[in-house]
Amino acid sequence: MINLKIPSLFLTSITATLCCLSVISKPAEASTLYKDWNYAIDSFNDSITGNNVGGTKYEIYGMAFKQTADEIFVAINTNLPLAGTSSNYAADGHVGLGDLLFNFSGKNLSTASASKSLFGIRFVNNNDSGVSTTGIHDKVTAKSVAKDNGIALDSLSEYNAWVKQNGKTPSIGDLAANDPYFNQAIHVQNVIASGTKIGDINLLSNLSGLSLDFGHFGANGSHTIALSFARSLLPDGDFILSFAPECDNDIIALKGNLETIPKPVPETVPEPSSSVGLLAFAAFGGMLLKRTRQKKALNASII
Ligand SMILES: [Ca+2]
Ligand SMILES: [Ca+2]
Ligand SMILES: [Ca+2]
Repeated sequence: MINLKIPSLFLTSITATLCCLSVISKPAEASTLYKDWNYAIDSFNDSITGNNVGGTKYEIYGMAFKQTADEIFVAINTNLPLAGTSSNYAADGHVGLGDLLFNFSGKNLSTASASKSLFGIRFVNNNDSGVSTTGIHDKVTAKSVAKDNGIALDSLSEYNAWVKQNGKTPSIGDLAANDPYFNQAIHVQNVIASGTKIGDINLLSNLSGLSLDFGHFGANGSHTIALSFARSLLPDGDFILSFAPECDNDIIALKGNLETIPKPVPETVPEPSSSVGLLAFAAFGGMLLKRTRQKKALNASII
């Protein structure tokens, strides 16, 4: 009996050690912070076109998010340019970039869409978005335009299976390919269906000075698209941001958080009016002192 207990204690100790090691080495589930940007890195080989899987013109490598006291920045690293691409599979001969969909509701995408709880950003004017102009929109419902833009498969689960069948690894950025955030039985909603515009966005042509570095994660898609908008247009809280081209031939999502960052308080300096007053007072004091001395000198000379 005693001989049996010792190995059992020994095993318990080893198991505990292994558990601790596995906790320590477990990769972070949320996004990765690097130089003030929150990065979601996607599989580099889960885009599809025709019979090709991985590294295609639709490949998305990563998405990044940053906030300051006044602004929000979003960037996407992908092989697809801002203008989109021509495609014989698309009904209109063109596959554009989808819209950005922000979900602060804590519900899955379909539920949040049904209750008009999404925020959406249309940032290109040549896609099949349901809103007429670019900008950020509130009370958004979302829809998928994947079928019209040429995807031959019938659902997200079929897309995931096709990528795996070709020996590649599907993922949705910070989420697993089969995460219940997206309904696996349909194509991912990738554009705004309806919404109310609440503000404009700026497409950024000069990315230097943003400290944006997708290359740090080996994300080297041929295009980095970045935009900014006013911080005040989105609420505080945890959110999921999702994006895909019109054809849903690759999908990415980023888990993030927004909080109110206090604006820097300027250093207190004396008001100009009080500075002038002090100077005038000092000058007046000086004159009085001078006159008193002159008067004393005069009195002395009379005496
Ligand atoms: Ca990808
Ligand atoms: Ca199209
Ligand atoms: Ca993906």
